[in-house]
Amino acid sequence: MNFKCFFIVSFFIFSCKNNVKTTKVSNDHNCMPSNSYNISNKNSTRNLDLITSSNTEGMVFIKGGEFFMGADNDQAQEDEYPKHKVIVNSFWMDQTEVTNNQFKEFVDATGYITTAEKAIDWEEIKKILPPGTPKPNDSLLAPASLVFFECKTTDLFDYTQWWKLKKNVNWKQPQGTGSSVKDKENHPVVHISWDDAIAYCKWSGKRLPTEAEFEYASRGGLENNIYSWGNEPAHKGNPKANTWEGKFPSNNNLNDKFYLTAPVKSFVPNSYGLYDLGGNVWEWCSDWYDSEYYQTISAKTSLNPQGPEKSYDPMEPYSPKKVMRGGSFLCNDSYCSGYRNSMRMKSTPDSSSLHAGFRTVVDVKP
Ligand SMILES: [Ca+2]
Ligand SMILES: [Ca+2]
Repeated sequence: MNFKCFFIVSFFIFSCKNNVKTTKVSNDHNCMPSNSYNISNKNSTRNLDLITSSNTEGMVFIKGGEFFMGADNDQAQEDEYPKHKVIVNSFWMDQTEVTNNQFKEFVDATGYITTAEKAIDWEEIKKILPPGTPKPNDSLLAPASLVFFECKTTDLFDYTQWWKLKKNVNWKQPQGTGSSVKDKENHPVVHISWDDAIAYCKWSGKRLPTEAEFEYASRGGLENNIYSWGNEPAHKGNPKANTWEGKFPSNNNLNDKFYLTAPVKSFVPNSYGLYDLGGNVWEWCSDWYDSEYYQTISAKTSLNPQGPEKSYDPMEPYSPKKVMRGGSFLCNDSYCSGYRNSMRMKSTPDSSSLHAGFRTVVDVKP
């Protein structure tokens, strides 16, 4: 394990082992490791004010309606059950993931510095460590983000084999020093934390989709289908999305032509005209993640669900997480099939990685 990850995880376990909720771990999927120290819900108050930007260029109008949210097939994880009835209002959604070009506009206009570009604040993390813990070497607190490294392994439970925290990795240099986004202006921006996505939303006058809005949009009006394109398996027929083809985490046969991110709009959109909802990069949603949330709202039809008040992930109960949706270029049926309509992923709001991005939505003016 990368030493910095080991450092972080070790201290988390040490500081939290006496406080862990003892619920059975029923939700054993996690291809989105967290590279954060977050232990408290820093913003559990939801802002339900309408976001009605007049700038809907590059967005698609999604007419609201009723749908069944949750598990479609036997690949579904426990947190996708029970399937339940949801109504969402109409909204506008970006046709594509936010691109490097779009994110650069925001950074140029505001001078915003992303989470991955900032050193870890020792004064903050020491609050969650045992009293007297010595300050580690500054090199362990340096700016960094999670990068994927292909490896041959049969142990798919230990993601530290293919995820490494690497210094000087951020949206401008996704693979670290010497890399850049030159000629990738139209690729989705990556190494974006939820906090970064929220900052972009505030600047653009838009917001992140709720988890329900994302799934409703992904289904594109098809009832109980597995994927945003229908029911044909991801790796049969023509490539339908940018995924990992072969046996993850090695031997990508590149049938879809892309090893990492693809330019947005490289694949056929779904029936709502939305691109890359399945695959390419995972996309942040506004909701906190709770593995048991669906159980709490399934008794009756849920109108515009905003997610739980608090996060709870039985895999890492000390670590509040936000929902991510849609899967990435690393997803494969042999691992997490993240490109399924109902698949749920989660990570802490200050985590960033090579396959994490976002898209925005706005409400329809009343
Ligand atoms: Ca691919
Ligand atoms: Ca996507």
